[in-house]
Amino acid sequence: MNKIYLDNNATTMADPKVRDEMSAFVSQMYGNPNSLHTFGTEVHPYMRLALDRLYKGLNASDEDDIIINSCATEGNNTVLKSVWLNHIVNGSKKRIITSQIEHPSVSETCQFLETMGVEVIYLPVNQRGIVDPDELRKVINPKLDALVSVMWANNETGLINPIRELAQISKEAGVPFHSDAVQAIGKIPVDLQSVAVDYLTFSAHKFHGPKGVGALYVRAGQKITPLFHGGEQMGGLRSGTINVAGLVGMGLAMELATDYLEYEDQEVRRLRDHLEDSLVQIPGVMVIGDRDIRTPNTVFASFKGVEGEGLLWDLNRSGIAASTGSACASETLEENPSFKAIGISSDLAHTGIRFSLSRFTTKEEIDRTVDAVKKAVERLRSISTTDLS
Ligand code: C6P
Repeated sequence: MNKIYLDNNATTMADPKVRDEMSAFVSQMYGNPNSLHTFGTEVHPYMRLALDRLYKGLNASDEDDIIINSCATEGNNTVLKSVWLNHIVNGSKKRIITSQIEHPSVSETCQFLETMGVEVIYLPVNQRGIVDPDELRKVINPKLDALVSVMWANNETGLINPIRELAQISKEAGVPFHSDAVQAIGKIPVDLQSVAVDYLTFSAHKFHGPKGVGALYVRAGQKITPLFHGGEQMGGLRSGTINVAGLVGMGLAMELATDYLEYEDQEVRRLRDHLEDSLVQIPGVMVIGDRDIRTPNTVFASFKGVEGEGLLWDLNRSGIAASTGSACASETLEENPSFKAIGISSDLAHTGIRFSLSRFTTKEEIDRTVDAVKKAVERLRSISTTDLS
């Protein structure tokens, strides 16, 4: 039985072309790019090509910086802690504005900064589950605010925030704007010439690149203080030997992700809608968030009277991988803060499954998944006492 992978918001399979492109940098061209001999210098053109592909994929200006790092968690920590050091510890600002639905790499960093005396404002979401620009307008204050940080798209629901508008409000107020774009890149267009984002963070493994490499985009004129010191790599902004194979892989993955955006918007969306339409035929099934404001690959469905985890294990036995939410919170029993913000009760959240597709997902896989879900739900309901009426 072929396994079916529908957990692409947790991580993706590296595209075989990416894997092939990387292999030479693991076994033949393995020099340290900072070395002066040929082993070191021969990798420079490939690193340049990879960086060019990142700039092109994001439509970033040559004046801007793209700092290669290990992942989005590192990037998010770097932005928040750097802004704190520059504008709060060594400046006159006092607050950071974020939202109630951020990934823990932002929300837990904000909680840490609160313990250091920073005031953090957590913007609520509206009835559609996204941040309402009016909520930002109401609170933003250039005298107090060091940063606004709002994720581009949510990892659990796929809901897309109005980033263009939020960034514009911040720009007009003179407050730097950061967006965690982990779940946006490769799914929807991310164009940094048309959206006034100052800092952008992402991980290659979410768009069919390798794990262990990511990047932090910094718009020209914005400052960054490094988290890591100890070397001249990345202009001293991120010390540590550069993951050359990872960078080369991320560059190609970005190029492919951009090339496939239309496919994602049409074909992946078509399969996701087919899955969703089939799931809602099952009595007691509800989908979180309107389709038109969700990433085309994601559906979070709740199954009344069924424990999400039970369903997950039944599906796993059928060779199907999905998730109950964010992979990094899969072991916590605490109430999910983003679901709470959207107004999803813990009962509903505990009966939910996130299915996240990719450009490698096929119609046959979706049909098999629908059959397996129907069987599993029937089985789990037959052993539960919940009234479905
Ligand atoms: N979300 C999920 O199952 P790293 O682990 O650093 O590559 O990415 C962290 C991260 C940051 N922001 C967002 C919006 C994310 O979705 C993630 C990773 C995975 O939803 C694993 S927790």
